[in-house]
Amino acid sequence: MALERTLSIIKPDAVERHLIGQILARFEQSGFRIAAIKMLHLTKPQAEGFYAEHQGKPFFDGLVEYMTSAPVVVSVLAKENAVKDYRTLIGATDPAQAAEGTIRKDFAESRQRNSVHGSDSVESAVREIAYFFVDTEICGR
Ligand code: RTP
Ligand code: MG
Repeated sequence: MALERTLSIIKPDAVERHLIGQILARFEQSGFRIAAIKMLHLTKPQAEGFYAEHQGKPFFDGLVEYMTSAPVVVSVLAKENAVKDYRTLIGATDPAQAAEGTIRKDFAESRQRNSVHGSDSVESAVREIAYFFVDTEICGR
């Protein structure tokens, strides 16, 4: 399996409930190395650009409003098979559908306020990492 990077966001609902530390600990306990990390309060254009693939969907405006409602913690996580393994760690989009022991099962409030984001493919990860970080901000291999 190849060493990969994926893009994680700890979303506003989790930041507001002081869950940053617990969620970062889950990442590290699950074998991910934090290669880059920053906290920021997304602007409307930043959130719209990040979720451009969902433009026009019924949940898009609410998603942008939510993602700009409080700060987020964006990180680059490195591990073998990181993209798929991270999606397994966070669980299904809707916490009601998420498997036991996943981050969304344990922390998410709703299908929208679901605590974390993860890249859905290696191609998305490359694009999403470049959306938030320049190469010199990413540490290690
Ligand atoms: P993400 O991109 O944030 O990792 O989540 P995902 O792949 O599991 O889900 P996606 O379909 O890409 O949706 C992006 C985010 O939009 C919000 N959402 N709300 N109200 C709704 O029906 C609905 N559907 C999606 C969620 O915050 C979801 O993570
Ligand atoms: Mg997605």
